Amino acid sequence: MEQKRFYITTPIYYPSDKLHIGHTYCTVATDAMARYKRLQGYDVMFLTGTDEHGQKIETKANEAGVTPQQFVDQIVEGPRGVKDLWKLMNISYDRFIRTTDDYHVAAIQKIFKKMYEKGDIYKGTYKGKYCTPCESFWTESQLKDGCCPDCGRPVVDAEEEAYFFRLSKYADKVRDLLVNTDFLQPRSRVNEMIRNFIDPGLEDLCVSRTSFKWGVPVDFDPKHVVYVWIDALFNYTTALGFMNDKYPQSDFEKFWPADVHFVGKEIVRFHSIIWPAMLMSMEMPLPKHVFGHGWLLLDGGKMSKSKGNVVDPYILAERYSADALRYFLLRDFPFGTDGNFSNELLINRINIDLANDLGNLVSRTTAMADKYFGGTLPENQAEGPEDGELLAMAGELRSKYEADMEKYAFQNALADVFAVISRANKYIDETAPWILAKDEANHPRLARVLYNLAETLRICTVLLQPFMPETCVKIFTQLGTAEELRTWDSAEAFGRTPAAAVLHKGDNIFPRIDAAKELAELEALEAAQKAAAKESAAEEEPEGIAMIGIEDFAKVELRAAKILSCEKVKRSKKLLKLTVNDGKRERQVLSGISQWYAPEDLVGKTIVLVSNLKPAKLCGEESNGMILAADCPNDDVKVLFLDDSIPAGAKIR
Ligand code: ME8
Repeated sequence: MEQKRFYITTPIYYPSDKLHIGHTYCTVATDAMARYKRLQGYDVMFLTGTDEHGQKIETKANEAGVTPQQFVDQIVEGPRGVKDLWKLMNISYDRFIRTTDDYHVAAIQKIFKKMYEKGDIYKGTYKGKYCTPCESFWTESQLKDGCCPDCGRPVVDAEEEAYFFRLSKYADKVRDLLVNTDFLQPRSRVNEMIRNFIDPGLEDLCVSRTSFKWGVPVDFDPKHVVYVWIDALFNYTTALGFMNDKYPQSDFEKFWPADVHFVGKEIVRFHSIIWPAMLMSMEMPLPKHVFGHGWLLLDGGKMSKSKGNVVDPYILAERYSADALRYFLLRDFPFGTDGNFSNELLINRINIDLANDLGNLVSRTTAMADKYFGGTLPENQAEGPEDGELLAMAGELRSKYEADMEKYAFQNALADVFAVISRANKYIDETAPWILAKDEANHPRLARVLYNLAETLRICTVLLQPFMPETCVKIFTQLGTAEELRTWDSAEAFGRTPAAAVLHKGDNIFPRIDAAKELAELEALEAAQKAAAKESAAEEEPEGIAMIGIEDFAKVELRAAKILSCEKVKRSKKLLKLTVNDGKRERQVLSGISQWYAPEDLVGKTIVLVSNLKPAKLCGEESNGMILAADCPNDDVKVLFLDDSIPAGAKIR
């Protein structure tokens, strides 16, 4: 019979910064699934990688004074970079794709052209909101309080020539896919997609840009670069040799369509609407499933580099082991929903489940075998009334676990295994081996008790391999488990280990952690990291500022102006609407300072006005100019007030 196949992917992550615990979470889940399928005998393809193009990376590289390629190389291949992190976390990926790889770039150009020739990509005009300092286009819905979501500054209406993908053409087919199949999981995400995107009507999608360079050039119109999602999504196929020679075409035939894409909930839209539509356009089979997992939150909010509140997986894995971190991530947080990360939860989980329940069971079992029988159990063994429940639980564990794993319910699969481990610990108390040991006549019973413990542990360890691969090897060594008894098949039923088992007492597999001391140390470490990050950001700043000539400065017209009236903008939390006298006339100016000033603080004051700024519309109100303010420490903002003796209209230079 031909071997069954399984193809699973993580998102390809942006190497715009070091990856954090959220990226690690998704990758560990994918790894556990890949290892589970390999354990079951599947021929598995596990793909991960990095999504290396785009404006953000171009900007960051500029700020760092290196080329975008150098910038991403450092984050992906450099010390403590993406690949190092996956090595530390024992991620067993089969392929790692970088979207800057030549074979991928060439394939994306062919794919783009094919959709263009089919008429599914066409040239049009992209209209959007443009943030000049960030050089970024935004849609109305992406704006925050009418301003750039990245920097908070005002945006202006702008247009550029762009290519569009006819997403609207596939709306009905995509709706059918979402509603009438189990393509997108968990099911709750389907309702979100239909309500938020399909019902309001799918608009064609902008798929090229001319405002930045760091991307795959459209080969038949090279002033355009392919804008992110075609480049990013097709990685799942180019990494199998689709439209390129890097890998044999047979890989594509063998593994496509993917069994499942694991993705975070914020990119479910791209994977469940845009991705199937693009594949339909290319007349390719669709992936079998997309699973949108939840976020790890910190203090109830999403981790983000810009907030400086990310958790460094390196620190945690190096301190407590990759296995402990892997176990914690998949045991504590249900995969489909959000969960709150904390160091305290991590340490408690390690102490309770790993040190107490699992660690103690291993050390008690092997220590007793050593003490009472010199490590080798006698074949003469006697059953007892306490055995029934433990054997039944261990015997049916694999099928329960399998049902959970097939639903990607890692938390439940682990809970099943640990329920059996707890039961085994209770079995020790019930059978009291130390009392049995006192009377030679009870030795056959004692041998059986230890055998049952060892065999229960073996079955649990087989099933823990996808989660804690290194620890499982250590446990198997202590239990003396032969290779053929570490397999999926061998966990199907109780009693596969020969009666005369040979156990070896070893080191504690998970030493207990002093929680109070560790929490204090972790806090100090994280504070030091944050401070270092702040310092290096401050040091880098001057490099990021481009020098200008006096002629550039002369283009900016600064004038003194008097504030005549001021009120809040109704639809905005940030904006104030000011009427100012610029010396010649009255004009309306909007300013995002409502958090720091009440309207009455401003009336009558003399301020600096950028008077030749193009008019812009913010939250439905026109703004003709900008007033100057200073960013001060502790997120404070102070408007530059001038001496009132300076007349309105005076030129500032
Ligand atoms: O979106 N909790 O890349 P990205 C849980 N390049 N998971 C998290 C997380 C958190 N706090 N933060 C990140 C991109 N993730 C695109 C993807 S795919 C063709 C292109 C995980 O670097 C989660 O899986 O922003 C999320 O979807 C992914 O990292 C986003 O990584």
